[in-house]
Amino acid sequence: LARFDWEDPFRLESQLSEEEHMLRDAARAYAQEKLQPRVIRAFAEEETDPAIFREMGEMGLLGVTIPEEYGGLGASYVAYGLVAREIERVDSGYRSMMSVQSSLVMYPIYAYGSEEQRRKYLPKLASGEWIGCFGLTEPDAGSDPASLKTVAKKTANGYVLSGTKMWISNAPIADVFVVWAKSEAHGGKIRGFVLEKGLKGLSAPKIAGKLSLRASITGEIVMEGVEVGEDALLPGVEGLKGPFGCLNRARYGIAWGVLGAAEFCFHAARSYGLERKQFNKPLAQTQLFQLKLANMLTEISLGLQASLQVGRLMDEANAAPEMISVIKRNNCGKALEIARHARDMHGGNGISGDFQVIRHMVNLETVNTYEGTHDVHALILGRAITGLQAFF
Ligand code: TGC
Ligand code: FAD
Repeated sequence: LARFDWEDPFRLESQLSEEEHMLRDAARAYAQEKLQPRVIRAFAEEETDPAIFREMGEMGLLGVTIPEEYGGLGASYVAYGLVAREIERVDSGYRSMMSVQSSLVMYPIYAYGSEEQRRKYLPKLASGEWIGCFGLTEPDAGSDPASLKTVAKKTANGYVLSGTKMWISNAPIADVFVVWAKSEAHGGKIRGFVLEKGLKGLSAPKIAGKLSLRASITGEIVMEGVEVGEDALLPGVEGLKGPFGCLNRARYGIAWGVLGAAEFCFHAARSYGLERKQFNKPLAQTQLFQLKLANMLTEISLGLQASLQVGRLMDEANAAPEMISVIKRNNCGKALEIARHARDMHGGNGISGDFQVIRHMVNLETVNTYEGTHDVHALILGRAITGLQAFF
């Protein structure tokens, strides 16, 4: 009989290239040795250590898919997914820091930027010397980014930007701000701009007191008549497909990442159940406990196979956005459910920060919401299935 490995049910390991293995192993070593020891405190104290960007940069974990000539690794989307899974095995907030930098800041500068913009920003973002953020969401435009109000008015030498962005990862510590605004000079179409810290009228106050993703700093971006030159405009894209092109990549990374968090919770629940005895036997020897573990293993292994397939299609430039909606939505929903069960299976210990499952659980509430909520992705799929859009 073929052997069954509960830690790798469908032999994902055998489906990865040597380069993917190496990068995954490097990311796992960094995450376990450098991130895991500081996360409990960082979450409790709501502290984000900016040095993490430089550490990740040194390890080559920023801009994994960006070509080497701009400081990236030129590696596959599967490799990027594997990195996200290892970082999020420790904390969704750390993965958030990494994926915003890679998919939402480096990617648009690479894909839509001028050669000067690429050379100016990408190497420093890849090394982690500069920290980036991505401003799409506004106080009155979340699921419906087409209704954003930030405006860019044309001046003789460039543009003046005014507006407020809300819930922006990395913003308070960012050096580089990719923001999306309606440009009057382009018929009110959405355009991307790259702003730099220190510009007059630009500020990024922290949103304090989050009860989720506390190790990742979040802020507003306030633009009060920020003057920039023509060179701040991303020349290569117009309309919502600009930010969505970035979101496709970040959502894909999230689909892998949340399974890392889910695996942590699954493994923790299994270990706890094997050690903890009630009614004179290990909890893991009860049918209800085993049912929950079997469900966890099933959802994680199915989710990983689906993510791998979408990743391979992305590497062939042949992945449809709806495929990404399937895996972002389902993997987030399943990971959240797994974390909630793992929390329950730890009994009272499950609410302690030391056991870590509740931290994953509350983090995953955010991940289920950002980059398109669980229900918004259902509507994207509903539109693909029926041909009828139900958003408005
Ligand atoms: P719709 O009419 O569907 O499309 C407008 C234009 O965009 C194009 N498009 C896409 N292009 C590429 N990839 C995609 N996935 C695309 N989806 C749409 C589309 O072809 C069209 O192009 P054109 O040339 O014809 O104009 O737009 P809509 O306004 O009806 O959209 C509705 C909806 C719900 C699908 C969309 O707005 C949506 O996805 N909402 C969710 C918003 C969201 O995900 N926000 C994320 C903010 S960033 C974030 O959360 C970062 S957290 C990061 C972290 O910390 O890790
Ligand atoms: P809303 O759009 O107001 O949704 C509220 C509820 O209504 C949800 O359940 C939603 O599913 C539902 N809903 C909305 N529309 C419909 C509809 N048509 N039919 C049925 N139900 C509907 N954004 C960025 O731009 N950059 C970032 O870096 C970033 N980082 C974030 C970090 C954190 C910690 C958080 C919490 C958010 C972040 N976001 C970021 C914003 C995030 O993308 C939005 O919160 C998300 O898109 C949802 O928008 P909203 O919060 O305005 O909720």
